[in-house]
Amino acid sequence: MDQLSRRAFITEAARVSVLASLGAFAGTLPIHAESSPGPTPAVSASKASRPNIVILVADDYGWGDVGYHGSTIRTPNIDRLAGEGAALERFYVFPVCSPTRAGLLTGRNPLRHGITGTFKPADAGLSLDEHLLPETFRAAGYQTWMCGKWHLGGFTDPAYLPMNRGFDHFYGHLGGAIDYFQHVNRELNQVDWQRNGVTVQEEGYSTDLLTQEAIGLIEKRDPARPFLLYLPFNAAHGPHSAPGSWLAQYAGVGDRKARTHSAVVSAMDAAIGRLFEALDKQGIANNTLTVFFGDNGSQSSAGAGSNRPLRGEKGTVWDGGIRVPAWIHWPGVISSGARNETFLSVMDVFPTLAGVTGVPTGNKLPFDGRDRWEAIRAIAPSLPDRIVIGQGKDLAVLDGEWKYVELPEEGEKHLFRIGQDPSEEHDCAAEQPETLTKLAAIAHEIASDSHSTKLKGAGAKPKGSGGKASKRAPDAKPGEGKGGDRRQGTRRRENQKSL
Ligand SMILES: [Ca+2]
Repeated sequence: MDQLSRRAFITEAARVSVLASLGAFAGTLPIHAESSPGPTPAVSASKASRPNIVILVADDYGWGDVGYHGSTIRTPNIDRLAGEGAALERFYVFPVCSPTRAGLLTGRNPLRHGITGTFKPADAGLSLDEHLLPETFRAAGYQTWMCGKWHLGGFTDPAYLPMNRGFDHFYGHLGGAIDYFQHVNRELNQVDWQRNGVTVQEEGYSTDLLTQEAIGLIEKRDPARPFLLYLPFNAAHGPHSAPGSWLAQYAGVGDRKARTHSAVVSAMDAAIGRLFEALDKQGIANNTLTVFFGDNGSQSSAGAGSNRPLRGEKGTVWDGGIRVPAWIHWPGVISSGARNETFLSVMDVFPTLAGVTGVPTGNKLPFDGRDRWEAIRAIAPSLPDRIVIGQGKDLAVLDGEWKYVELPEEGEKHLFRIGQDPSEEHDCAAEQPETLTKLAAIAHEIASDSHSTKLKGAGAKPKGSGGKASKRAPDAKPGEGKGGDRRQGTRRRENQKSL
């Protein structure tokens, strides 16, 4: 029962019941009780029948930006696919891009890698001591492709490039943000668009180019072997721009930023639709397991999207920064229309995919995530598992019914019953001092972990430079240290634009 007591289980069952009765976050999907098993599980698929795997990541894509959560942004394909599969309604990521991607590809907590913010071009990249998901699947015979945004280093040392971390093929960009049409990284003032290490100058909208490349790889694949496709869109990250045809669909939206953001999201939704058409056309849709999620919440204070009714936004450890739209799709295996409230994290993806496909992992370091297949399939009731999330010095812990939030710069510690208080409005810290102390200790445990590779993670200099890890928080802008913007409390994180 996932390390949880019977009492906690009963509490959780009551919570699920309350949520269902309140219609919490009611969308178009029916509630599917966690205790109701779906079809016969296909756990540990045989080597001959291993499914293809597609991992779709939307950038800066918050809770309230998807149609099935009530958004006015039109996402018909994402809604349909979530409905055909299972919406993962308690899926947690990290507050900004790089840590979420590191957590996905390692199955380990990025705080162990020292990644508390985003990689900058001068940073080497995700520690080479880390074993990545594509390495595991390539060793098992999978074709491994990546089309999209990397954001785990590689500008200064080719050892950190995707092709040298387990991907047979890489097309896309290394940095955190590009212009959608010119593919220029404004931080570097140069084109950041490449195929397997060679910069390419191409006409086209990045969302469409990435999808076109992915479809081409699928069409030209070796049909005798399964494939792993990792497609992290730069949509809907800023600087926002979209083709005129998509902007025209939102001509009635008065605010320019909201209009463009909506068009960017809908263009991505259409691209996902085309990808699935290609899978259908190839006759492999039923043998393809797809996972979709946002990499962090929307930057709502800048007018780009919504995380409502969750509190906070991108760059914060409030749920608006870390609880994102997510679903899993595998026809005939995942129950259609399921709405799964099991607490999951991005760190669970690697061990879960390896477990369900029966692929042996090549990790030497222990996972923080776990194989959650049974919980995802609703085979066994599952309670909130312990998840530790950090951003800068801020920390959050999800454990049992509780969520602990620590904001050192503000001198604040909060405690919420997150299951029944998803908007984090009712602070229980004063009523539950022992729980607060316990979760605070858990939050800091990870910093002293013996499996840390942090000195080689974010902030580390390229090999041979002799540099040490940067003392400046990786997410901080030049000149932003102690004091300054930090004194503005929570508001400081609502105004970060270069994450
Ligand atoms: Ca992001």
